[in-house]
Amino acid sequence: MNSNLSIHPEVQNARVNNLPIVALESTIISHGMPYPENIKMALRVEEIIRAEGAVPATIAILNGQIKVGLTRDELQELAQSKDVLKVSKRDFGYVLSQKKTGATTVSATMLIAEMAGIKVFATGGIGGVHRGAEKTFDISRDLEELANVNVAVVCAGAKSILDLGLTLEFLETKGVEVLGYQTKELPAFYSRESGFDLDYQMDTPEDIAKLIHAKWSLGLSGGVVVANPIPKKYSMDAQKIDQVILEALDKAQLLGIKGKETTPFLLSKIKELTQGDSLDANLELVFNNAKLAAQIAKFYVMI
Ligand code: PSU
Ligand code: MN
Repeated sequence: MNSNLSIHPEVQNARVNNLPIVALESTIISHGMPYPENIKMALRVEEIIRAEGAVPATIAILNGQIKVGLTRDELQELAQSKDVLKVSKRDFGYVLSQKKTGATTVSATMLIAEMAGIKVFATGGIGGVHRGAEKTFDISRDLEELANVNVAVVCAGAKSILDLGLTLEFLETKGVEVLGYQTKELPAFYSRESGFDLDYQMDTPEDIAKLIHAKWSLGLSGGVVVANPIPKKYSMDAQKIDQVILEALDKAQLLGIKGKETTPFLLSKIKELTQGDSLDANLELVFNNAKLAAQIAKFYVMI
């Protein structure tokens, strides 16, 4: 195991005893949601995973130390602190050597999960190909890690702040399976519908565990996207949210928001424009993903 990792005793115990573990990212805490909703979300997600009989491992970098599993105090610090860096693959060298505190994106969390031998990861939404990427080249690093790293990522699809069609094309080129959980349509994060069909629908966590096992047993590397739609009762009206997203994108362009600021800016703008409704939806879909990820992890350790 990589000696740069500091593994929480509960996670270490699970690793040694082959118990199911679910990795969790931390950018969603520091950059994806405001305080105090973010800390409530982080604690609740861990509870949901434990209630399913798995062990949560929230991943972050604290003062240059990579943590796999955070204490309550560490979660609190991350949720409240103002100067947390957003860490994707390219940021590791700086954050570790300068002993900074960084929250890990899907990209960085997948890399650390793999170092720690954790196979299943729950988040809200993955990054993807941004609208206008043919000019800006803004394609999330998350997609490259999905292409290369053997971790299954449970998400509610991708937000339509992205170009969902291009994101699916990119994933296909990179050989990443995108499975719909009990759906044949790619969910669009805040809503269940995107208009994009998926190749495969899987109806049980057991089938998903078998699929990822089959892929990796063959020696094929790379992730799997498990697209789990937001529960019906929390799903937002697709047209309404698309309208809001367009407005947020306009605002971002007007203000010249670029690079790693783009996703956090859009999330907070969308929250403002929906008077908080988008945040409620965001919370519910994360809880839903945590539960499914724990169920997949439980079957995976039994194969
Ligand atoms: N989507 C969300 N909330 C988030 C993110 C995505 O609904 O907080 C975060 C994740 O950590 C994801 C990152 O990995 O944004 C992608 O950022 P970028 O688009 O800059 O690659
Ligand atoms: Mn980007």
